Amino acid sequence: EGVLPQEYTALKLKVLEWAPKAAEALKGKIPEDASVFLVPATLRPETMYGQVCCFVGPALTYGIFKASEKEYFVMTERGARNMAHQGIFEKEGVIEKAADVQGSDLIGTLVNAPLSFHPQVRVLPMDTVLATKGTGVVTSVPSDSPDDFAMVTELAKKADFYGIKKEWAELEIFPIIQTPTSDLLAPHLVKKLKISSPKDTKQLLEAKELAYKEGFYQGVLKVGDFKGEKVEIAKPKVREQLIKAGEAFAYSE
Ligand code: A2H
Repeated sequence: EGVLPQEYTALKLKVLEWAPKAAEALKGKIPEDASVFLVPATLRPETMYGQVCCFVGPALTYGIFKASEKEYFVMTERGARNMAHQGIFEKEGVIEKAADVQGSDLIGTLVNAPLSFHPQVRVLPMDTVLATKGTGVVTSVPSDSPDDFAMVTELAKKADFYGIKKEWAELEIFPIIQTPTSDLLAPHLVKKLKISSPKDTKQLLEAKELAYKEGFYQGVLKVGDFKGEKVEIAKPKVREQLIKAGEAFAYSE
């Protein structure tokens, strides 16, 4: 881990309908009047208009942690331990876990994605989600993240293999950010670098670096309240807007 803290935005994706196995695992463990949220950590809050799904690691174990009487968060135990000391939970320093749930059992859960052109998206599997970073939950923006584009492409191609419905991985990918090269930078780079699957690790790393630099320093938002503004300028504004609306919070590690 680096020396400087990484400042993430943790987004609140409210669970609208549990996948059957998750519903079974959680039966009677969460108060009926409470809301549960998946809380992906992102470095690109200005891209949230383009969310098409939310990734979890199928082999990871997640906890459902009590943030307050009315709100519970789904994430890794490690993420919860960090959050407990950042004024995010109602009881500072206290971790209350209501239940455990396997990542694979969350697949298919329907969540609300704040700001997205697709207000309702599904939880889908991604094997490369790290347990050692963020919350272990990753919201997917294939327009601007090469990793996300490679994974949704793979999921749509092999829906049966992954045990999902094909249409869950086929939501339209809208242009969010204009750069000198493209307004769909991640798909453009994936094609250009001939990336054919999420296993093309080396090319994906290169694509990720290119996309991040060009998107951040030369990108202009095409959508939303800060349309026409440079990404550098708009990023903190979108973040503040999400936080003010109660749809996100600051998280660092
Ligand atoms: B980013 P850094 Cl549009 N495992 O959000 C794997 N990846 C994770 C993760 C985990 N446990 N937790 C967060 N991430 C992803 C948006 C995005 C991101 C875009 C473009 C690039 C990008 C939508 N996905 O990240 O190692 C999250 O994906 C490229 C760096 O802390 C998070 O931001 O620098 C980013 O990695 C954090 O990575």
